[in-house]
Amino acid sequence: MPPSTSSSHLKNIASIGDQFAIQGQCIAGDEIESGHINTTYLATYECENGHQQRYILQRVNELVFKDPEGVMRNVQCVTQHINAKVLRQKKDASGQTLSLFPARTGAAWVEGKGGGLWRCYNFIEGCITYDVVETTRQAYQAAKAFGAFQDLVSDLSADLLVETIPDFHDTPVRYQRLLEVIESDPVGRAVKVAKEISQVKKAAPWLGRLVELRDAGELVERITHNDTKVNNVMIDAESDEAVCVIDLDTVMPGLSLYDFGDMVRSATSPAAEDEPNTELVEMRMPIFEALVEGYLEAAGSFLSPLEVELLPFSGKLISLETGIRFLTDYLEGDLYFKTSRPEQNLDRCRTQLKLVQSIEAQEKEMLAFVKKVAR
Ligand code: ADP
Ligand code: GN1
Ligand code: MG
Repeated sequence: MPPSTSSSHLKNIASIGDQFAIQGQCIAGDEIESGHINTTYLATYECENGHQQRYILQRVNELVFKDPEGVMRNVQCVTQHINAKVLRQKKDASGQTLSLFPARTGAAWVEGKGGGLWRCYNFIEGCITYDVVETTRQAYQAAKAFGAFQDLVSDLSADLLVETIPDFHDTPVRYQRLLEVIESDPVGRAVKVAKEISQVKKAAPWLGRLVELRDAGELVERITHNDTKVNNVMIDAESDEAVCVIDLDTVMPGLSLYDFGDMVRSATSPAAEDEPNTELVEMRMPIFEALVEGYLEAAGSFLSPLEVELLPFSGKLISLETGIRFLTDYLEGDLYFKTSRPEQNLDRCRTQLKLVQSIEAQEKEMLAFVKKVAR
């Protein structure tokens, strides 16, 4: 039976949704499966006059976010900042932006019956999120939207935001954690991944490059999104135009290059992130070029020459880092990323490592393209 027709399921969704300051009666609730972290429902409410309105109800993952209230305060701060700016710039707020609906108590979130912290967002209508990018236009639009997002939050004071996950994009810290887990091997899986471990170890000489440049003061930290996976931007289903950046839980100080790198990681491969056949994974040059053009269009004015030069490298680095994270989670027994089948985290790790190889093989051409357009 589809979830929206089961009455006990609907009651559970309504028991959360009804605590928010929204009107009508909950008539449908379906889980959205695409994110790896939070629990997300699309809830439909109907008013007495028959008008239907859709909302996102989302439970913040407390295993991942140790300070969920801090996450909520960040999200409140970022959405308010963006909405106020969009309103000022456009004079009206007719475009869709992400907003939190307050609870009936006035708080920004509610607590679930069995614990857990839930929030309610407006549902961004008429849009699709792509797990795999199909066209250069989608890539261009997504990159432009993430660049514009960085611009929008560039004047937000870092003091207002908590670091929701410490060392989130500190690749050497991620690598150390992997080495520890290989050593302790809590669920006995290390023996199966000797090849993957050896590929990661070969990257040791360069995996600290961005944090070293940051520590040397050569790369500045800004407020960044930090989770610029392509399915975190809502794209208009008809025009393929990017409408709104979502998933704001990791907005905090970071390097612009983490954001661009994650776009390359998540958008350039034609294969699913968990594709078991790594032969299908490759870095598609036309998609990379569209990402560069879209990102530079929105962010080119504030990027330094060094940041621009490191755009291709950032794709390789974040692909490696994400491979390390999937491998660590696999070795820990799949505790962090949501999985729907055994070995999924291992398959995810393998696609990332294949992407690293594909980027490495094309890095020179990627850099030549960046230099050509950034001139
Ligand atoms: P996670 O942290 O688990 O990735 P997200 O906030 O990215 O959670 O939400 C998961 C998915 O739910 C998104 O990829 C998107 O498809 C959908 N989604 C989230 N928020 C909205 C929204 N406001 N409007 C429409 N769809 C949304
Ligand atoms: C997670 O939440 P989601 O699915 O958009 C993860 C990202 C990873 C990504 C890999 C908070 O993103 O860092 O790059 O999975 N988010 C968090 O697909 O860890
Ligand atoms: Mg997401």
